[in-house]
Amino acid sequence: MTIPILYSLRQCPYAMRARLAILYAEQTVVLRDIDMNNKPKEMLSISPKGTVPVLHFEDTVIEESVDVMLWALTQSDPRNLLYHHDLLQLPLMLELIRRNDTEFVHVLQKYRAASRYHDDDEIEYRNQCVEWLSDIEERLSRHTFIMGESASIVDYALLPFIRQLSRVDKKWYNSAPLPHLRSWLIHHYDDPIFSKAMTIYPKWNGNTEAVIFG
Ligand SMILES: N[C@@H](CCC(=O)N[C@@H](CS)C(=O)NCC(=O)O)C(=O)O
Repeated sequence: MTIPILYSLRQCPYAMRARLAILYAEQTVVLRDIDMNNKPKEMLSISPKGTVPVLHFEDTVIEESVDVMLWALTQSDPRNLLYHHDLLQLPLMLELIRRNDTEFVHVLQKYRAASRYHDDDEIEYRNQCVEWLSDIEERLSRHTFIMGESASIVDYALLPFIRQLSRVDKKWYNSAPLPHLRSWLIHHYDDPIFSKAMTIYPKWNGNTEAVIFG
């Protein structure tokens, strides 16, 4: 079988969660880290919407990060990130990820933009981020990971966005009313898989040597 190709971008939170799931699922892909200002025609020809991640198989294309995660984890899930022991959890987990990708990402983007442009609304958007995260903070006060005592797909789907929040204003973040979230993030940073997901590769330009990732 030909190895699927993952079009990716190192700092993109959606691509990051896809890479994390691929690593936790012990899958192998050919990784193409792209230049967003010069998207490769090979990617646009199979996925005209032009977002990353895109996973390209011989006969199919996966264009949404959550679908890449689900593809990987349905191939193999040695850490039980889909909570196979409790099938009722999967719809709840996907709903939480959906809410993250709509509600939380929406306010996070506003907060990041307000901070970048020193907008007066910065604190208001930051407060909205904290408000949204209060449910996650409360969950993490009860157990080590977002869904329970073991990690799940939700932890890795949300992690790249929480990381973004933590980097907007590090001083504020370090004393924000989110102590359990902070410990959770540090715990993930300490995982060698996270460092592996963040490895820097040369940008793919059609001639670069294939990067086997996984
Ligand atoms: N819903 C998509 C969103 C992916 C997305 O928006 N990725 C950003 C990069 S972080 C992107 O490719 N944006 C297109 C662009 O910047 O031209 C997914 O979950 O995969």
